[in-house]
Amino acid sequence: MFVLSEEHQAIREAVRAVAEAKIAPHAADVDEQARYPQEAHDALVAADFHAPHVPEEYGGAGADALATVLVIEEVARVCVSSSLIPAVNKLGSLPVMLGGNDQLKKRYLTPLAAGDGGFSYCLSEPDAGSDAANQKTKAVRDGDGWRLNGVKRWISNAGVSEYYTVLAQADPEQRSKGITAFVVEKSDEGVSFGAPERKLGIKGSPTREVYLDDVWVPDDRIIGDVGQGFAIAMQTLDHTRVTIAAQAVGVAQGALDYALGYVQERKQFGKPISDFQGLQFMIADMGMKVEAARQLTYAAAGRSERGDDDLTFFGAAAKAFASDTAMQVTLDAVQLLGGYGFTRDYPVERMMRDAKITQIYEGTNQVQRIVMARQLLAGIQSTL
Ligand code: COS
Repeated sequence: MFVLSEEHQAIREAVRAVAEAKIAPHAADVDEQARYPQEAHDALVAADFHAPHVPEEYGGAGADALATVLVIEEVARVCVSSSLIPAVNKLGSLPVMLGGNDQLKKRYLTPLAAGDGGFSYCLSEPDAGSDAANQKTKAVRDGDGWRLNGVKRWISNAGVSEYYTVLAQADPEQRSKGITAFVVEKSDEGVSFGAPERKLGIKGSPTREVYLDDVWVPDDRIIGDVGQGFAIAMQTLDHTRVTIAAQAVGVAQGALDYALGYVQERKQFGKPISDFQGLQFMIADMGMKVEAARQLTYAAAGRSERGDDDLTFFGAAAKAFASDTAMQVTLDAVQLLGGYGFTRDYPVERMMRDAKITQIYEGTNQVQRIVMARQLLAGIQSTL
């Protein structure tokens, strides 16, 4: 009980081997140059870890939600920017998996699984951040399809991805019930991208605006039905908030591992600083919090896989708890390294900067608390 299966343990070991050999050596340079982690991309595609959640019937690895969490956690342990590759591919394509028909799934999941094109998720807009239903991007009927016009903001891997799930308002009077999800391709006429944002962290993952200028999308690229887009977008986030929790657990573990090695080597007052009880208490708290965050994240992954009624609560809880943990643990790792922790010669300051986004994206931790409170007040009980 409460242990990973042998298969899941084997996946963790396999991902860790790839991450340490092929991804970790480039993490500092990727951050320093704010460049796309091409080495990680190539290694993840070669090992079939770039979009592990895609079912086998579409040529994917068929990883369950927990296995996908393990992939993302282990990559984030060495490089959070690189962990956005499997995470964003799941976020972008999950609407198709949840709401698309067989034809749409085959058409878009197959190239994703083959490594022939990533998938981004276009929900946020300049005026639709936490208030995601306030979509200003318009979808207007035109022949056998729809004309899309609008601006999407904060889109991870924009410009790199070939495919985009785009939420747009098809019937403004209906508010959330008018929102519709479409698959847009990078090569569609009228699609363009803004300049890369200059960010505090996850500098290797390009974040850009996506401009939709009279983009025509045929009916067969609607995900689900007209008006179902908001529900599909929210269901998607229920599942993928668990993957953000996985990033958070991974980066926290990476910072803890580095700090553990450092405090046993660094000597002050004639002995390793790990001999001092004040630091031992810090280390103990870090380890305790990382493990609690991990357990909650894996419990949420189980709910994601089964589609349990309490997934909405668990996804929000895991994301909020694990990201707050990652922020605290990475800050403490910088503290344990003292002046060295404050320099770019050591990885913990990068980890601290990268951890911050996990408290913000896929819904701020304030929004997670709204989501959790609503679930509790609605009487949704834990399935355990
Ligand atoms: N699953 C299925 N349907 C859902 C849902 C979910 N998890 N959450 C909401 N819906 C449905 C609701 O049931 C409601 O439909 P009904 O009117 O038929 O009941 C509809 O969607 C509107 O929901 P609600 O009234 O709760 O919407 P709000 O405008 O109050 O927004 C929050 C709710 C704030 C929780 C939502 O906008 C949100 O999650 N915001 C953050 C968005 C985010 O994470 N952005 C990051 C972008 S990705 S990097």
